Amino acid sequence: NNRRLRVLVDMDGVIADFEGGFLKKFKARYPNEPFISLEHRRGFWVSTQYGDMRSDLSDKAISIWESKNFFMDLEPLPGGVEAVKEMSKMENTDVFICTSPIKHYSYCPYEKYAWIEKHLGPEFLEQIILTRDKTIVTGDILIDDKPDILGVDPNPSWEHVLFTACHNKHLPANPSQRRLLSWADDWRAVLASKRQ
Ligand code: DGP
Repeated sequence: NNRRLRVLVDMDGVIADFEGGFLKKFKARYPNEPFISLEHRRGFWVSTQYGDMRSDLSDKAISIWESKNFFMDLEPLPGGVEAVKEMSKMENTDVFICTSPIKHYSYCPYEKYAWIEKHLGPEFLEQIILTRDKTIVTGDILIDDKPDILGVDPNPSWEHVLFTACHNKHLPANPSQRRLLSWADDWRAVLASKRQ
């Protein structure tokens, strides 16, 4: 039924606080190492910015999100869980959580499922898309904090709405890319604009 609206919602940086969770655990595990406050984060890849500060800090950063319970322990971002639940109850609306697991697969995929069950409810286990390539997923909207979402399909079906995060808030205004500043922003209007 093509009259239904399909919304793809990213997980880390959109409904789960990856950046906050990372910084907290990095400081706890490496209390004597320098760190990058959220205010000073630039660029999507945390390990790149840490590696630019000092080359060995890239592997130390990676060790944090490769650890057991990193993804499970992420706090929900303000309003995200409520917004996803609300949009999933809207008429003619299908919501999927579309998230790229890290390649160190020991914990991340399992913990993403467990996080969604805990915070969104077991019914959302039907709505999970784990993929490293979001361009092959069809949808009307993809709400994601990564500025450049690339993959094998050069022309994805969705409109990417950039969700503001500490690492992307300083990027120059891009008139061809809509933004949601937070879940307090008017996401309902963004959805409404995609319905005919
Ligand atoms: P997504 O938000 O769905 O595009 O997933 C991206 C994942 O990558 C998410 O779990 C955050 C994580 N991530 C952030 N910075 C880095 C990094 O520097 N290296 C790796 N491998 N993953 C990172």
